[in-house]
Parts: sequence; structure tokens; C-alpha cells
Amino acid sequence: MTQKTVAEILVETLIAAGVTRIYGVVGDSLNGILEEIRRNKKIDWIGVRHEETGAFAAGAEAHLTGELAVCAGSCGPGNMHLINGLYDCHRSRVPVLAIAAQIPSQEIGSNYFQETHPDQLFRDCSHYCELISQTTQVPRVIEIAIQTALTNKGVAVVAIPGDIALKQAKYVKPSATIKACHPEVHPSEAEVEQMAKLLELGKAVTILGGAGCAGAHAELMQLAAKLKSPIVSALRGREHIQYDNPYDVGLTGLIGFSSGYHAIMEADTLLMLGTDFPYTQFYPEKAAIIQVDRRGENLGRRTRLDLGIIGDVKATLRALVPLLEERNDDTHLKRFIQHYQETRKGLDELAVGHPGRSPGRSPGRSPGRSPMHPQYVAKIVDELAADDAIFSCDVGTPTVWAARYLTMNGKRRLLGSFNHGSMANAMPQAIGAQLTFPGRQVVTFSGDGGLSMLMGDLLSLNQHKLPVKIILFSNSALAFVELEMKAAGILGQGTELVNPDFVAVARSAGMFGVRVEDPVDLKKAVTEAFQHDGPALVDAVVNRTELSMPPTIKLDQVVGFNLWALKAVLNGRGDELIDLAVRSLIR
Ligand SMILES: Cc1cc2nc3c(=O)[nH]c(=O)nc-3n(C[C@H](O)[C@H](O)[C@H](O)COP(=O)(O)OP(=O)(O)OC[C@H]3O[C@@H](n4cnc5c(N)ncnc54)[C@H](O)[C@@H]3O)c2cc1C
Ligand SMILES: Cc1ncc(C[n+]2csc(CCOP(=O)(O)OP(=O)(O)O)c2C)c(N)n1
Repeated sequence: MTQKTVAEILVETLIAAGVTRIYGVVGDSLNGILEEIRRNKKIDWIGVRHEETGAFAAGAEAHLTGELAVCAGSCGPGNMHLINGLYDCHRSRVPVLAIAAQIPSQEIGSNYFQETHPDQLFRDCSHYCELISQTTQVPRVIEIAIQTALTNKGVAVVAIPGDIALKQAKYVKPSATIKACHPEVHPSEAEVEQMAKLLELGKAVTILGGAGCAGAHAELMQLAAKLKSPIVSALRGREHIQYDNPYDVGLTGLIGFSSGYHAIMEADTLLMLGTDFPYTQFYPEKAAIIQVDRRGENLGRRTRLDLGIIGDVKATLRALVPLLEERNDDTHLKRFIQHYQETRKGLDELAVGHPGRSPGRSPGRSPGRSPMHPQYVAKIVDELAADDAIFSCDVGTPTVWAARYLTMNGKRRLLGSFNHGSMANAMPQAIGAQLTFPGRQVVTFSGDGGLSMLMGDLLSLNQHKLPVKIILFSNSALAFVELEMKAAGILGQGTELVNPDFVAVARSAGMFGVRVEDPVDLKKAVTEAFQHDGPALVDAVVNRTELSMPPTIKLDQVVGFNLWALKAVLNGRGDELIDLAVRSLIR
């Protein structure tokens, strides 16, 4: 009977599933697996400086390829550091396997050095989470974990004590089934007919499309053409929907466009396709609402429905479109296309650079110089970036600028921590993206708070020779939260950041670095960074108090804003108040 070590079988099983790299930080509980990876040579070990980076990087790889990606952490604190990144992967529904090493098996339950219970800790951020306590469990448990991550789309965790990994086990050839499979979910004919009937009743139908529209662009355009419907995108759907799309009216939501907001609110029928857009206050109260989603459990969880259909967007639309009459009346569509053009014009007018000056004042700037509009930075990067660039944006205002100013063209991709909403995602995701697509340009929109949170992994860019381009929106603040505090009517504290010289940090990490304070220097700096043969950072000094106004301002937000203004005046922060007031008037 052929025997192999558990680690050997684990690595072979991963290779059979198409895994080519594992992100993580080593530790002696991982030694058996590490040694097998070294010996086998078919998997690259990507050492990072923080395990959370490894989990985000694996998530980016899985998002971009749809295939399994793997990260690993050593026992106790080593794998606990994975947890936030794994939550992000799980909520974004990307297939990731985490190998969580465990303390020696005979010590479990004795409060041993570094003891935790990963098989319990990771339950909430995984579909499958099991401990291998016997050699006879491999390869079965590993295969089930992989299969579950791929089929249910999300995280699976295998906890494995270091000593078990080194033991001999009976060798079983890895199963052929552990590959990503993409079955189509079709609704029944009767359900599609019911949907067609309901849609025919609507005079003003708006489509809200999300990430579930991936691969269904042609069908979506045919549908909108027949219904004469404007298409609003949810943020995760942008990259799949907004290109070559004459029906596009932008995003809705707090950081969305007023055209997207009104196209939904003023529709008599809303058709939700592959979206789990979470903000309930942005759904219409009176319209008939139809939702199509491949997961039945997601139907109706954000808004009440008149009809819920379980099905893939592509398969459902293929069946639906032939049943619909083409409409002649395009009043609803035209109205919101025009609205969108006006909104777009308004946003583009904000994306300007005034050489040598800008209206605000912020701490830490060169004397006599005031910061740039972040919108201008975003617009210039959009113009200069490659046609097939992969972008990632940090949670915070970089998400706003990416949502509003990065053009999606069907080849570009956009990564973020959109569902989990964790800071510090952009640079780690860029690591995964660049390793997966070494020939493509990978650009981050980073916040100074976000970048500094996992800043140790700037070192990984040079170490792994990853030419990632970091566009740093340097505003010396946790600005998004500052804005939220203002909207909530509190003066706030804890948002100020005393930053290092990021260019010096970048250079000492082996990167190209350039600081830009004057808009006139921006294009040259971004071009140099893009042309540099290696990792680069552009420290763009931007205005801290640019408002990301919601498409509609509710009374309580206005009251809150005024309350903040009052407190600011009473506390003698008048300069910032004027700054804000000017900006909100502009808009
Ligand atoms: C700071 C910040 C601000 C934000 N502000 C906004 C905002 O203003 N506007 C906004 O839109 N978002 C905003 N977001 C993002 C928001 O939180 C959600 O992540 C986003 O709206 C979800 O997009 P989605 O519905 O496309 O993706 P998901 O939430 O991933 O939903 C996709 C849905 O499609 C289904 N699905 C998947 N594949 C298929 C298929 N083939 N066929 C059918 N169904 C399928 C899934 O089951 C799921 O229900 C913000 C995020 C951050 C961090
Ligand atoms: C891990 C984590 N901690 C805190 C928050 C709350 N939060 C959301 S955005 C944000 C500020 C982000 O600051 P920065 O990266 O500097 O971007 P800015 O908004 O200033 O442009 C904070 C603290 C979060 N989302 N995630």
C-alpha cells in the first residue's frame, strides 16, 4: 500500500485543483506543508508581511479568475490574522481555501502555547471549516473543502496540526471533480412568462444590475432595448455593465449619481438583476419590484418583491427577451439618459486642477500651497491608465473616486472591499492581481489611513518584483468617517492622521516615489510611475474636505450637517466650515 505524508497528499490535492500559489506567513506548525511545497515546486509560496494581506490577495486572485485561490497561516495568531481578509472573500463570494495550521494535536485542550480553535473561529466566515485530527481524513476533507469553496462560492477552512501534517497516510489519488464548475440555473418557463407579463404592465421600467450580470452583457442590452429601460448599476456590477452601454445612468446609493437614484425612485417597475444592493432606503416604495438571483435566499432580503425568480441572469434573460414586445415609447429612458449626462457633466466639472492653487488648506502641506481636488487625481489616472488595467480601491473616499471617475470598458477590472467594507484592502488585493496577471497594469486608489494600516506589505511589492502602481490620496485624515460624523451631526475626533513622508517610505521599500502637490505636476508624475519598471507610489496631496454628497439630501442629513457646522463655529474651526460650505454650494 503506497504511503505518503499528509502534507504531501494535501499539496498534491491542491495541485490537482489547479492551485499555483499560496499566500501566507510561515511558522513551525506549517513546516511540513512548506517543505512539501518546496520539494514539489509546482506551487509558489508567496510570503507576505501580514496574513491579512495574504487573504485579501487570495480573494483578488479568486475574483479575477473565478478559480480557487489559497492562503495559509501558522497556528494561533498566525491564522487569526487571516480572519478579516477571509471575511471579505466570503462576503464577496469568491472561492478561497485557507489552511489554518494548528498546535500539536496532543496539546489541544490544554491551553497550550498559541492555542486557539480555528475550527470554531472561522465558522462565521466560511461555508466549511473542519479540523484534520486523523491521517485517514486526507484527502477527503481537503477535497470537500475545495469543492465547497468552488460550488458555494466563498471560503473553506482546513485546520491541521503540524504533527498530523508530517504523519504517513494511505495514498489515494486526488479526485477529478475538484475543479471550478459553472452550472447554469434556469427558471421554469411559467416563471419567465409571469415575469414577462409583469414587465409588460410597467410604463417606466428601470433595471438595477449587479455583479450577477457578469457574462450577460449582450442579453442585458437586448432587454433594455426592448423595454426602453435605463440601467442603474450597483457598485460590484459596474465592471460588467457600464461599458458599451447606451442605457447606463450610473450608480445609485450614498456615493452614487442622482440620475441613478431618480431612475429607480421614479420607475413604476424595478427589475433587479443579480444584485444584492444593500441600502434599503434607496429602493422605491410604490413600484412593482421583480428580482432575479441565482440564490433563492437573496430574493427579497433588501426590499419587498412582487416577483422573485431563482435563475442566472444570462439564462433568465435568454428566455425572457424573446417573450417581450419592443416598445416605442422611450420617454422614461431619454429622461434619465439626459439626467445622467447632466450629472456626469457636474461631476467632471469638479475634476479640475488649478495650477499652483486650490481652495482649501490642510495641515502638513508646503507653505503657500493648498491641496488638489481628489476628483482631478482620479480623472487623470483614469485617462492615463492602460485599457486593460486592474484597479483596486480602498474603503473610504478612494471608493468614491473609483466609483465615479474610473471608466469601465469591458477589459478593465475593479476590486474593492465592497461588501465587507474593510479598510486596507487595495494594496493587498493589488498583490494578488499582479501575481495573477503579471503582464497587466495594476493600480490602487489607496487612502493614507488604508495604506498605513497594512503598510508592511509595501515591502512585498519589491520582494516579489510586483510593479503595482499606488495612487495615494493623501488627505491626512480618515476623511470618509469625518464626513459620516459631520452628516450625523457630531464634531468628531480621532480622524486626524500625522503621516510620514510616504515618498521616503516608498523609496526605502525599493519603490519609485513621487509627491504631487500642484495639479500641474500630476500628469508627469503619474506617467513616470506608470512607465517605471517596478512598483511605484504617487503621493497625491488632496483636499480633505471634498464632500461626497448623496444624490438626495434628506432633511435629517441637512439638520445634522447644520448641527455640525454650528458646533464647528462654536469650537472655532471656522476655516474648515467655509471650505465645506463652498463645496456644498458648488454642487
Ligand atoms: C465606502 C463604500 C460606499 C459604498 N457605497 C455604495 C453606493 O453608493 N452604491 C452602491 O451601489 N454600492 C455602494 N457600495 C458597495 C455596496 O456595499 C455593495 O457592495 C454593492 O452595492 C453590491 O453590489 P452588487 O449587488 O453588484 O454585488 P453583490 O452584493 O455581490 O450581489 C450580487 C448578487 O448577484 C447574485 N448572483 C451572482 N451571480 C449571479 C448570476 N450569475 N445570476 C444571478 N444572480 C447572481 C448573488 O447571489 C448576489 O445576490 C459601497 C461600498 C463601500 C465600501
Ligand atoms: C478595518 C476598518 N477599520 C475602520 C473602518 C471605518 N472606516 C471606514 S472608511 C475609514 C477611513 C479611511 O481612511 P483613508 O484610508 O485615509 O481614506 P479617506 O477616507 O481618508 O480618503 C474608516 C476609519 C473600516 N471600514 N475598516
